[in-house]
Amino acid sequence: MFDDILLSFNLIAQENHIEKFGEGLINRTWKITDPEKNNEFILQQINKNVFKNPLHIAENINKIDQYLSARYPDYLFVSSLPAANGDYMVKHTDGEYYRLLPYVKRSITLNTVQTRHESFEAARQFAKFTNLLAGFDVTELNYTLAGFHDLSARFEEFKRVVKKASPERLNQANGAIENAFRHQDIAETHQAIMNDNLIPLRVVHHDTKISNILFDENHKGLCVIDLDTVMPGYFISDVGDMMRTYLSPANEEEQDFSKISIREDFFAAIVEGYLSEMNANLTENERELFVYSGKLMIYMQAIRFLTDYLNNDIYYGTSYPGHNLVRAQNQFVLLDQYLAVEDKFLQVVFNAQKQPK
Ligand code: GN1
Ligand code: MG
Repeated sequence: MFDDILLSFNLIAQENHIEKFGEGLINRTWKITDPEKNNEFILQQINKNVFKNPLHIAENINKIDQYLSARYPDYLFVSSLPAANGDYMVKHTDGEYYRLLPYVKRSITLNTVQTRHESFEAARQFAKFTNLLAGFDVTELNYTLAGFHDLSARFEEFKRVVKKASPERLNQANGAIENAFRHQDIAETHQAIMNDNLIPLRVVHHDTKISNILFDENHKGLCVIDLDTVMPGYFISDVGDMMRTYLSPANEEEQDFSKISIREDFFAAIVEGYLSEMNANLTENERELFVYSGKLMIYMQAIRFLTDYLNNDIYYGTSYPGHNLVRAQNQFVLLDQYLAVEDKFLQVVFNAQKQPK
């Protein structure tokens, strides 16, 4: 299958080594290496069950690329390479969409956050991206996923799915469902923020897990990657997903929940890293939502995994029965631990604001 796909990007399959790459849950990714020419690329097949219009992704990335390269030529922005026909996203005869990206030499990705420094660096890169695009007209971007981080819509969907799920799954998920209702106030707060238009629409990444940053060998952040969900959104999505994925040494895949914990000093590193780029640009309301953002994203992810479990696992890839339920339970444990230190975190944000820039 690779012969034709690679050929559409002017690459000869026989001359390249092709290996599966990365741990994303949505798209399929391969690394393509030509040992003779010392060329390295990333090939991706877009999950079109998730992204109904893959061309919207390419349009967004191209617009942003043009904006950034005209103003910040030294900024590393990894955008797709044109195919032989000039397109940045190719529809193949198998009906699937593919794109080719340059592989950034000597870059590495991390699957877990081990140091404060890594948290700081990642937060800085995501903030830098949004900050450089502060003058870009966000309404020019497509919504590549409708309602992606709309917690109220996610909560409604969850309730709909509870009504039609199988008795077995409802029974298995009983405790998690109770947790989802117990923390319903998080969804209500989100709705209030949206109703009152409290925070500005920005260009936001929407998937700020650590594996979406390229680092150099010293774990200095190089750039953001995985740009499919770059679209109009809110600061709370990006900061919140960092809280969700950097604070605990064990990630959402961990089945031994005793390994989940909150590293309080990593919270400060995220705040400092983010403010190191976005301080001048953030509004007062946004600053006040730093701590809330973590609750929002942990809760939303718990509900998303739980909804998918009750829906018979149609969205996230799973590798064992009950995988999505375990992920949801994991996220509820994380949420409870986060809530337990909420007051301390409010103090951290308050102190960070007092520091001179
Ligand atoms: C998905 O593809 P990946 O693993 O980077 C998901 C994110 C979730 C994440 C949970 C388009 O991201 O929203 O937070 O899984 N992306 C989409 O691991 O749904
Ligand atoms: Mg990814």
